[in-house]
Amino acid sequence: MSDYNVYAARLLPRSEFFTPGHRACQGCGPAIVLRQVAKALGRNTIVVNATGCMEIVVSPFPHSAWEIPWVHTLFENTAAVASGIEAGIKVLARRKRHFTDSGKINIIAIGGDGSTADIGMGCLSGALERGHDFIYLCYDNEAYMNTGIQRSSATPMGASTTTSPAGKASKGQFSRKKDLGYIAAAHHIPYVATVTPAHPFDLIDKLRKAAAVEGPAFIHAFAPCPTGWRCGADTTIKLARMAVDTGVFPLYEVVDGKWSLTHEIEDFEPLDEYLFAQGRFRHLKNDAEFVKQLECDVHQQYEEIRARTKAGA
Ligand SMILES: Cc1ncc(C[n+]2csc(CCOP(=O)(O)OP(=O)(O)O)c2C)c(N)n1
Ligand code: SF4
Repeated sequence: MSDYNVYAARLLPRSEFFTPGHRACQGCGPAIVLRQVAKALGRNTIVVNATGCMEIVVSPFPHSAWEIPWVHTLFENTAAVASGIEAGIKVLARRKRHFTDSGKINIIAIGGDGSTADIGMGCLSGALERGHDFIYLCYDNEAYMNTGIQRSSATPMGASTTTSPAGKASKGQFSRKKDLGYIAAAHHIPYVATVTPAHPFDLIDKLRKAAAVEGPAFIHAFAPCPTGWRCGADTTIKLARMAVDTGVFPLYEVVDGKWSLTHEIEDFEPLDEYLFAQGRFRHLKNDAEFVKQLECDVHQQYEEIRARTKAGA
């Protein structure tokens, strides 16, 4: 973190637009992310929310935890709905109708990793390619949590889920985690960044930059899920911090194609401490060789990003 390494409550906006009383589990990482995102973006924001935990927990009719306009969408069309809202606002502004005095309206599309990396990917790619001025935020809890912890293409290798169960024949998830930041950056959009709820000032800083750019911005938010990760509700922030310090989830930014690490790691924390703080990896406790291989993969991925940063790519 470059500018926001001083933690002081008074630096945070006091207003809340994602309010208490929603039905997320205790310690829900995605809910903490959304609370911080709402603080960063403020009242002048329209939320477009795909199906998933964060849609379900806020929308038991007639209640909503959002204090700002909120639209529920399918997995498939979330980015398209956000694109349509952006286009509509442009037309109204051109005709000098509504909105014109309110300053910039932030449009944020929100989806889980299943929604983003799998089912909604085509639509997201189209919206990024067309250059709509909106933010897409993926809260990545590394599985389809809302329907019972099924693997997604963003589930990390070795994690046990209900559709990649660990057992005699399997070590859990068999493939490497799909790299959403790389995919978004490959669309040559103005802004891509990774965030976690354990780095709130970095998150707020990045969300504000994402809102300020003209054109699409993609934010990949790491979001521990105590229910699906089989960990304590009080470990969410600790795990998010460990994910960064082990190199599992590098914090970086890609501004107009230029990569930079926003929290550089010199000495990685050991991966096993991060893994074994979660029940979804407990079957790997007697498999030191596989854990070593996972750790090598994590470091290799980190060095790839460091190389891009140095090359000014
Ligand atoms: C096309 C489609 N397939 C399946 C479902 C059922 N469904 C509802 S929520 C959900 C899980 C969503 O997973 P993710 O996007 O990762 O969000 P999370 O539940 O983890 O918040 C699924 C599969 C659906 N609503 N639409
Ligand atoms: S299952 Fe996970 S993501 Fe869903 S509400 Fe509970 S803690 Fe949050």
